[in-house]
Amino acid sequence: MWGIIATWRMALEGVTEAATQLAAGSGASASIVDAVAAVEDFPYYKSVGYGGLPTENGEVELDAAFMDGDTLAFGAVGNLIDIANPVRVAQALSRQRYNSLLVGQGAREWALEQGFAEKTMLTDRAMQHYRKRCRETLDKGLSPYDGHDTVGIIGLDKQGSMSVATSTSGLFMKKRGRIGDSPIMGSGFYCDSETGAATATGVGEDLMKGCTSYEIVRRMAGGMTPQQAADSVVFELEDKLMSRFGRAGDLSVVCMNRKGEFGAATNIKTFSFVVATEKQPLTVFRAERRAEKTHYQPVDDEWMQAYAARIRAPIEE
Ligand code: SD4
Repeated sequence: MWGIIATWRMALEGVTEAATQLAAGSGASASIVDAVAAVEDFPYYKSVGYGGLPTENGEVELDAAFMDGDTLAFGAVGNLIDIANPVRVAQALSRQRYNSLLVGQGAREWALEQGFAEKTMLTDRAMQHYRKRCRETLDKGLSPYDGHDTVGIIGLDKQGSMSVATSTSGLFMKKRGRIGDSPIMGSGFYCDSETGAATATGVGEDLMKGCTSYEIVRRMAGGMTPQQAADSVVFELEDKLMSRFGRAGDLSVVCMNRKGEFGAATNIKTFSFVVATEKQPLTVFRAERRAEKTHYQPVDDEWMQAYAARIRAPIEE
């Protein structure tokens, strides 16, 4: 059995390629890291990699992670500035015995030492978004924290190995130095080839309060299906946050177990994800919450066209 599942429609192109590789017998780690790197490289995805939205200071600080479910080795970077593919730096760190999580200047120096390419990650388009948001925030009192989307991809290969990787520019207009859940093991991602893997997207500050990805994997290990684990973790966390913290941000997850069965859960109106397994042809699903359950269905052509138009639409400044 092989399988791959990813957060958001933006992963489709990378997942398409990775699914072909996995079906042909490639290893999970290389396949998913390439898929995440494809999302990082695409300039129109404004929440990941090149073209990602900047901090409130106007700098692009990127977070990424990789975890190998066979060895539990992980690597992660936070607030990485102007290095082409943060996910590849994270994967390289996972091969080190120490220094698994590096941030800021230290992460950048290490990446450069290892020969990773420098690249100016701030694009004109991202700057246009930034200027527009600065103005809107002043004019209309909008929350600067709307707007995000992390790519998280889980892979299962024919040898039974699993891995997971994430990459994000984090929340738009975040403070310099802010790190969300995406590079934090157990919250933004977790993977154990003996059980399965999970990855999260949404408001990192809230996802971290539930150690969300680890908790999903733990529940799968306890016998839950991936869908039961995903729904129960997301909705219990939301209820807990509402009653104890007074509010709950966006929480969305995908997961897969070692048999290639998958699950997705969300507390928002539309959360898209992409999945392909030996049994499930490559599909983009649109998930929505109904009561304490997540329902999903394949998106239609109209949805795909609207998406394509939206991501390329001119930004009215
Ligand atoms: C963060 N979880 O930095 C990320 C942002 C995100 O969908 O996933 N947005 O908090």
